[in-house]
Amino acid sequence: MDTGCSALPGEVLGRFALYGEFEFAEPFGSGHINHTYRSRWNQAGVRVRYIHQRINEQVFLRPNEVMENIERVTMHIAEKLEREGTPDRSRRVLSVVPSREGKLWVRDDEGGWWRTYLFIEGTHSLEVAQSPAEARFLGKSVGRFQKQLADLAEPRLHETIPDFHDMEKRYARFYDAVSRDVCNRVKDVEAEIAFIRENEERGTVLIRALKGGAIPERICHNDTKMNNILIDDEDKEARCVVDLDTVMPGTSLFDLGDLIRTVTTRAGEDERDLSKVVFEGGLFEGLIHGYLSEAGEFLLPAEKALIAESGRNITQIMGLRFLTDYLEGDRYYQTARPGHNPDRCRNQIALMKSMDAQWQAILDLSAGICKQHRP
Ligand code: ADP
Ligand code: GN1
Ligand code: MG
Repeated sequence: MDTGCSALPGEVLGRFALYGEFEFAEPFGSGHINHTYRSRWNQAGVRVRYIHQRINEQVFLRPNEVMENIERVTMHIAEKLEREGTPDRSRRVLSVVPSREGKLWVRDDEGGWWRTYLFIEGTHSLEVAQSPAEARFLGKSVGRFQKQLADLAEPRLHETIPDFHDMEKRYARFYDAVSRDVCNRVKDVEAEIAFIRENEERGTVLIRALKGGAIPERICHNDTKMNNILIDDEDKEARCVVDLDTVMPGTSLFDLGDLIRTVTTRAGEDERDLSKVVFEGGLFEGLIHGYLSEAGEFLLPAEKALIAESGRNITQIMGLRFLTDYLEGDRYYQTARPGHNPDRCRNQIALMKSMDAQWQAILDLSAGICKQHRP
């Protein structure tokens, strides 16, 4: 089969349990990690679409464990939705399409790992939030996702990327990248390096709280940036949380923090006009209300007390990671232009500064919202 898409081998598609006539395939989405395609098929007169992804093996060293986690998590949520009699279930949770041999993946001739999902129709993802109402839906969907997984049975999920949000280890790698300076790029980003250094102590607040037992370990998504949440085209509610590669143990605050990072400013993550990178209290308020409408019933006071800090913390870890990747030679994130990673880093630093400028107001807002969502 010729897919018309050079990087998506027809031989791979032919080995998934897909039926009907293949029509076409195209690259899809704006994720930074996997290679994503969408295909369309004619199944006896009905047009059906699928998502196909080549898993990034530089990032996920054990793709079989990623898929085992995803299978457990999606089955758990799907069974729960079925028990509750929720309608439209296959638009509310990802559905893995197995291979013709019943496996969760297909290996291509070069050993690459591929998976297929049902394409969730009638949805879109956002790069920036437009209104507090949108922010509320986004927050609610992640709170619900965490709640759905709170009773996932043993064994513990695989850690698909060990120490993913461990700021102490991220700092160690950053200092190593600075001292080795393999691409001779330190000179381009001295101000950013200085800012990241100055903020080290505060940056470790979440991970120390988790490691020290002040906040509990929970199953979380770990990558809840806004474009990993699908919004219904009709009613604009968040329908489905996708990109489940990093669902593993962590703290609920990693997810809330990543939402705060991406939802509370109308500037995209790589906006170069830093005057637009402004934290907005109204978006924060909508987001936290939505999140706590689901998560309020299980979050402990110690977790609630760190809500504001979580947003700053995850913004910081992203600034640190973009900067480290630049110093290491842009090897981790997909980039679209030279200097893309430092632009992203400067953007995250600008967002932290905007948060700092409104810090007391953010603390007051989150304390006030928590009072309204007592379990
Ligand atoms: P990456 O890990 O590279 O970010 P994602 O799994 O997030 O890859 O997929 C990229 C984008 O494709 C997502 O941001 C989302 O907008 C879209 N997407 C992913 N899976 C589906 C799906 N099953 N149905 C519809 N859109 C999807
Ligand atoms: C990556 O996969 P994607 O594009 O949704 C990254 C996240 C970062 C995000 C920054 C596995 O997310 O940790 O927050 O980019 N995912 C991984 O945009 O590293
Ligand atoms: Mg993604």
